[in-house]
Amino acid sequence: MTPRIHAPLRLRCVDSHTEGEPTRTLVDGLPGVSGSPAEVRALLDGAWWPLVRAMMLEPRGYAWLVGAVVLPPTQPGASFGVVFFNNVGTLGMCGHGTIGVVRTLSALGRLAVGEHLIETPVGMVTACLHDDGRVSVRNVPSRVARRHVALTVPGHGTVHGDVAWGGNWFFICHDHGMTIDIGHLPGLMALSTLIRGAIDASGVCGDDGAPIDHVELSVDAHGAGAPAVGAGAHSRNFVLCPGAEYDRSPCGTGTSARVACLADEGRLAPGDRWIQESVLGTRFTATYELVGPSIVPTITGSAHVTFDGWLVIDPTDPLARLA
Ligand code: PYC
Repeated sequence: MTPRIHAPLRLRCVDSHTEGEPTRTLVDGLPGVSGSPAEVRALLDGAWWPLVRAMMLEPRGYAWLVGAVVLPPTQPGASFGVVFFNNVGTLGMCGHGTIGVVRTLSALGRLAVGEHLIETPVGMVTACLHDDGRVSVRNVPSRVARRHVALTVPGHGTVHGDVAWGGNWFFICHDHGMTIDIGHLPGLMALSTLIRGAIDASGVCGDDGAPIDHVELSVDAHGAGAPAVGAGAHSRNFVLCPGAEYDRSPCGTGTSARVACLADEGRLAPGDRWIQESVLGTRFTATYELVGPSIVPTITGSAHVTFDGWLVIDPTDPLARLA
């Protein structure tokens, strides 16, 4: 059942953007919500979802906003825990969001320059806040589950994609035939949405039947459509997130999934840099290390605070839709 709120709820929140993609951070958590990130994730997808929706969607937010709730640590050595969510539910991990949360906590004087261990629902990540404000996120181990999966997309034809994990599941497609540029947004949205539907209809999934909730259209420098990739970058992507919104950043978990594919293909060596552009032309720099057989990507990018204040959720507001 949705927790009962009898008086206006005031929630301290700081908004930021990471390479163009917004993050709304609830810096003091949610009253009455505690536990490990996996436990809190289940609460937010369950009884607390109406409240999360009220924080994130109109009239207090907008559909492409990603939220983060900061939690006290539950593991030795961790600085804090975090759960991310968007307009339709929680996320396993979020690369741009982690960069946004770290930059936010540093702007509030709550996090020092250096390394911090962070708990997420899908495992521990490490964030390094650099002197110049950039943040490097050493993500969860990333992997390729299936290669070159053929998908019949109604009205378009057959495309192929790699199914890979980078903290969320991705279908990474190269033979989409699109120019990846913000000027082609309607076409990118339309095709990625059709691919998303075809994934669901075909039953293609991640490991253990996990749903693939992100579609990544990718073009590499020197590949077909290469003029869309900016000088010095290796690749440009367009990422459709669950909830039918696209990522304005190059997508940290999507870049991690791509790095796992590149490592698997022998195209990127441990420690080599991969510069990933978003559909806006903003960039993350990625590298990876091998820990035993595991590919562990690190994504570096920048975030900036855009708002600092209090969200108010009045239980008598019919548009809060808490009931
Ligand atoms: O940066 O990992 C990411 C991400 C996932 C969804 C939106 N951004």
